[in-house]
Amino acid sequence: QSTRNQLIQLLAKNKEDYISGQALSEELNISRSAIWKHMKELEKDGYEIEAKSKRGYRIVSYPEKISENTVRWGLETKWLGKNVIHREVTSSTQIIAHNAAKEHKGHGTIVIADEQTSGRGRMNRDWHSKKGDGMWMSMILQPSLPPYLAPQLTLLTAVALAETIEELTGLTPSIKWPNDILFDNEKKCAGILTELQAEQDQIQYVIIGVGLNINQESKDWPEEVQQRATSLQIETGKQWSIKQIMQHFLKHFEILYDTYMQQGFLAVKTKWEAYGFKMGERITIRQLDRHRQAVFYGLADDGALLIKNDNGSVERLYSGEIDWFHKAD
Ligand code: BTX
Repeated sequence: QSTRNQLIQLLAKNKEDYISGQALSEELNISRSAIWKHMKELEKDGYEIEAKSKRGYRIVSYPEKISENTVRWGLETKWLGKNVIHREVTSSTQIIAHNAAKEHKGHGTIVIADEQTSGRGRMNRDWHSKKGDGMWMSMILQPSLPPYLAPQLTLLTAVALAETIEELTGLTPSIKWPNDILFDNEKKCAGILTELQAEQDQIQYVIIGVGLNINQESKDWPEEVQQRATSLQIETGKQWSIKQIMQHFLKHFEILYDTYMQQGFLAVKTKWEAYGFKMGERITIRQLDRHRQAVFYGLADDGALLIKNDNGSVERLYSGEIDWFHKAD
């Protein structure tokens, strides 16, 4: 770990209090003038540092910029995001997270990037993730669950995202089964990609990738994406702090995850249904190349899509998509 990081962590631990140049110099084993030079460098990076004679140094505020340290500062979680891997540019945070998990970087580690050059969606689709425009994050989790329950974690993640958006922006997001976050205009502002490493009856680790569009304008996307994508900036007319949204999301996720692990899926199901897109309405479902219509009842106890067919039969669906453009009559 660099001296610089250690210095930030010592200052962060002290938060409200000053820490003397002498104490820092002893702890880090460098001279007091070297400490002073580091402080000047931190200020250049946007840290606001207060130096008081006889008392020492204190960080007053962190830069808006995303980094391992700035994300951890002010993060109100117990275990999630305590270990942060940050890249300015990377192909996909999913790849970094898989490698980290294989190297036993454990439960709760998060990987974030300012920009992804080949961000991926489900089924090898692209996910546009330009620099500074959104939250591009992968979380490493090691739940002791059988693999068939992993889709419930995806539903849980969608709820945490919806709660975060609602809390911070006052917008009312919906969740389109299983996991797209969209608004009344049916445009999507977030996507979730869950990837699993499992043995027969036990998850080894799961990587949950979350992409949330924050500060994009419509023209930032190619045409085919423009038609179906939106961002918090487009919806609210203002720019948002990615760091703040990230921290709130991690908190919502952790609370929900802990509840789920203790109490099971029911708590998630109820919350998910409160955000459910077209709940109780007729929907068109696409399965491979087949379209069918039915009434969307809600979620089954295991997270499957519960529909009522025209002949009155109730059915659980585990795959398929609620169609976007073929609206129900
Ligand atoms: P998805 O397959 O549901 O959505 C992908 C589709 O959405 C694309 O085919 C395209 O039409 C559209 N699309 C592409 N980019 C965007 C965008 N920025 N906003 C809205 N629509 C878009 C959803 O897949 C899963 C996305 C997960 C992304 C995260 S980011 C962090 C992590 N790293 C990574 O590579 N993927 C995940």
